Amino acid sequence: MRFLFNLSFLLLAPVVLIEKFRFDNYTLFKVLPENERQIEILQNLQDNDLRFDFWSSPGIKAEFVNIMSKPENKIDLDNFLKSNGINYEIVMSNIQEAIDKETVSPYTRGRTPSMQFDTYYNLEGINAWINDLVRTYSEVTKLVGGVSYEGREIEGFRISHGSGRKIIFLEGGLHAREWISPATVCFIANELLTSTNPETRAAARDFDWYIFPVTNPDGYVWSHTNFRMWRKNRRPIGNFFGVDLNRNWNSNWLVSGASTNPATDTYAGPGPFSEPESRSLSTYLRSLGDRIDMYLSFHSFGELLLIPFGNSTAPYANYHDAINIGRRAMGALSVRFGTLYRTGNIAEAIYLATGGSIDWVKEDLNVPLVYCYESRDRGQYGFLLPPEQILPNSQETMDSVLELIHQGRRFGYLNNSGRILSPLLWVMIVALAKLLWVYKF
Ligand code: 0X9
Ligand code: ZN
Repeated sequence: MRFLFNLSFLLLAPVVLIEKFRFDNYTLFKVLPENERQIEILQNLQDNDLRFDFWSSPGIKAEFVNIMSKPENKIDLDNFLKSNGINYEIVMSNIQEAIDKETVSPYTRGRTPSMQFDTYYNLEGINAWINDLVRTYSEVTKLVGGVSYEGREIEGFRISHGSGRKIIFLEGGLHAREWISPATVCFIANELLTSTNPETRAAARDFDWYIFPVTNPDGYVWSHTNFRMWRKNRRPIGNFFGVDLNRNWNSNWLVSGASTNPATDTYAGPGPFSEPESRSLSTYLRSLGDRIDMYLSFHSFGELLLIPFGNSTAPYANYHDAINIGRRAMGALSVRFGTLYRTGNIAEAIYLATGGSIDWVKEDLNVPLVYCYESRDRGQYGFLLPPEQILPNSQETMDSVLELIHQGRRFGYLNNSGRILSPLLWVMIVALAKLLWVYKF
């Protein structure tokens, strides 16, 4: 009998485990610190009171900080902010409502890829779409960029119109809850494959595009099935779960803006590259050698374009070029809907944060142009960007990616894609033709 009871518990357990966490009456605060003292107070709160989920960190340059509170702690946060004279707005009083408004569509497999770009998809949907792309377009090849703790492949694909081209690498979904990131990356890929705009066609033809919409697959799945606000990967660490995959790369690991406490969202892991996702993806990136000309990492939110490094505001080798190219691209981004991104080095634009992917890509692989997008919005919905903003966000981002290429070329980057081999090839063909003519074969 006792045995049977234990067995029935086991049968019920999976049902209990996959029950989705609800955020009924959770509140989102948008806090507007006015001076360094207030920022310090908020930093202390973030470090010492784990009751609150900071959706963004109070950095020296942060214009606002979003904090999510459980219903039972709302009064405490209200009082804390008021007593410290810190201004804030309540932007959502029932976070579950915003979650319910996010549409997650089932993906319908078929002879032609059928992803819609005004809705979100889960990992299964995105990977099914990738398979449809591979079957439909001869220029698309499936790629595996690494593996996750739970044994999933980091699936991606290459769009290539010939050999010898330089690479533009798109990294999406390193942070699980930032759903707009995979959605935007998929949109960009779709444009490269289907658009008739000559500039887009040229961009698609001139580069090898390596595209990975979801680089943290376990976390992404968890954010869909169990806990919408999940950020890290899903490796168990003692009594806790997950390492922040944007603090785990071997570049100034644990130097700033990262935590040694596995209970926190910025836990950097027990060591640099301790996580299968960051370790395998970095090995994969290294295997591409010096072919990567531009690396774009997609996060949300805040409407920022960030460049390395996260520990220092000191300008590195091509810092000024990177900023200039970035600013112009953000000009192009603003044209369609008036969305104004700020461009800056991570440390100067937001907060100190080391161990991130773009710092490693810049420092270790020496990739000339490296950017991190922090997509829409500015803390109204944060990670819960409503479906009606998915397409506009993706379109304006695509506008800016084309401008990054255009301006990058004007500044002397991204110029030899697919063009190193062709002149050489022509010289060889002409030489061969002459030989054939001389010897009258
Ligand atoms: O803190 C982060 O990892 C990023 N912001 S987010 O809100 N999406 O979590 C900023 C990343 C900046 N890049 C690096 N630190 N390399
Ligand atoms: Zn992020």
